[in-house]
Amino acid sequence: MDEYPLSEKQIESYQHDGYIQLHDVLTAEELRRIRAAVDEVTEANIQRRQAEAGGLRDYDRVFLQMVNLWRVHDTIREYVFSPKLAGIARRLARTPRVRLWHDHALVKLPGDSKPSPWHQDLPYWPMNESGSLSCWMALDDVSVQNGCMQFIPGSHLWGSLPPINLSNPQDIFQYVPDKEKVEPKVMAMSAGSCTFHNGLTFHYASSNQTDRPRRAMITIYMPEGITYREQRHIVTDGLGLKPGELIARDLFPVLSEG
Ligand SMILES: O=C(O)CCC(=O)C(=O)O
Repeated sequence: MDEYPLSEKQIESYQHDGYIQLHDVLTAEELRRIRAAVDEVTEANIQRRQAEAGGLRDYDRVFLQMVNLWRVHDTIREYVFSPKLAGIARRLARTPRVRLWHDHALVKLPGDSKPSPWHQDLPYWPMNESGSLSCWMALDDVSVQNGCMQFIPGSHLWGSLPPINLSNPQDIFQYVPDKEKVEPKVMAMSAGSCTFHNGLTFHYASSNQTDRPRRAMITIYMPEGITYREQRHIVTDGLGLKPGELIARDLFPVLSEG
């Protein structure tokens, strides 16, 4: 299946709510391949952290984060360049072209697992414009027991708020005037299903209370016209981007055009 079917109603719902859940996006074979690749890099990462720092940091209890794996693993590169996923992002964002911002695997390890606190993504990203969106692919069946995502519908329309410290979080709802009315939507789903969310949408994931890792593979897409805002970020530090310059070099390839 090269083009995942997406109705105008679904696109409108994404635009209205700031997120969407899509079922059975990966085939069984695609899921098997990306799981094996993420397991491989996770194992190597844990070994490296043990050797370099003697164990995991507080942040790793929220999730073990491994960024831009497309540059180090062929199977992950194939996954990130998948026209099926990038085509969904392009149609949801109603943009002629999407580029890669970055990928990352987020693994919640079992034992002393912490929730991913309520936050928006855009405040961490060095971008002037909003509209970038993440595909959060479940590599395991996910529920509140092992850390599925939750979203606040419509929160992408509330502007960009100060970034939250993920390992020592502030309460993002302090910025929301009608916070009693806010109702999170819980995204339990089976492996191979995914959510897409706008970089401004409030989201959260519960801790992993099971005895197995919760594995997710995330690809972040930029719509046409995203420009650089000077701010430290692991992906852009040292690239010499000028404020206002389009984020459009080889590190940020076009993944879908139409
Ligand atoms: O997977 C998680 O625990 C959180 C994911 C997240 O914050 C994101 O994809 O932006």
